[in-house]
Amino acid sequence: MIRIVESFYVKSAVEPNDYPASAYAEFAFAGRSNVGKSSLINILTNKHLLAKISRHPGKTRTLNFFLIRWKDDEKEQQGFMQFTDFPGYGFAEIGLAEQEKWRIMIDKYLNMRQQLKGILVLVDIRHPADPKDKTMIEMLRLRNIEHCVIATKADKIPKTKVQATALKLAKQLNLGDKSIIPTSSEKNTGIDNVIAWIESHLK
Ligand SMILES: Nc1nc2c(ncn2[C@@H]2O[C@H](COP(=O)(O)OP(=O)(O)OP(=O)(O)O)[C@@H](O)[C@H]2O)c(=O)[nH]1
Ligand SMILES: [Mg+2]
Repeated sequence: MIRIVESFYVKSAVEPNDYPASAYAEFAFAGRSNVGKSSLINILTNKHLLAKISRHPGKTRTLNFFLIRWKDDEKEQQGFMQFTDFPGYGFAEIGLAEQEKWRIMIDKYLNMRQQLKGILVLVDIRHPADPKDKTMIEMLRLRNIEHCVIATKADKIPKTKVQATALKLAKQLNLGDKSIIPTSSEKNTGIDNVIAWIESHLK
């Protein structure tokens, strides 16, 4: 399996002209505001301040790009990839005009970003499937964009309920035979499964 050895914040951008020019395989993290996107990026990269964990949900309004160096010790391979942290959606205090800006920014990104290999859609394991998440996943399906769903904050429910809750969520989100990966950025669980999904979509 690959492991992440180094990571750097590259830049923030809204318009395609401002995206980093590099052509490395890219993965984006999407989900409602406060679901734990930045925390997951921090855990994946072992850098606790790489993607700032916001105390003010809904503050990030740009796409944030990170450069990641990975290594596969067994295969003696190494390379680069990029992560993109999307601004969260569904934050109650954002007005309609702001929501429309978000929609246009994401639409452009999905249309223009040629090296995009997949989207990781994060949902909170404590809540029933959210209409905004359903819309996001449906849109990715319609556009044939590879995606996986991650249920965050698994430490917030009893361990014995994690698998059943993930299954229930997968059903509510119409994921078919795809499964949800439960994670906890607090307890560092499920992270290897996320890396494995990324690795399987890297090429
Ligand atoms: N208990 C627990 N808390 C978590 C976990 N992941 C994130 N959090 C907390 O949830 C809050 C939001 O986390 P962020 O990573 O900033 O969420 P985000 O999705 O990046 O939010 P936006 O950038 O506003 O869209 C923070 O207080 C985190 O500490 C987790 O796995 N377990
Ligand atoms: Mg964030």
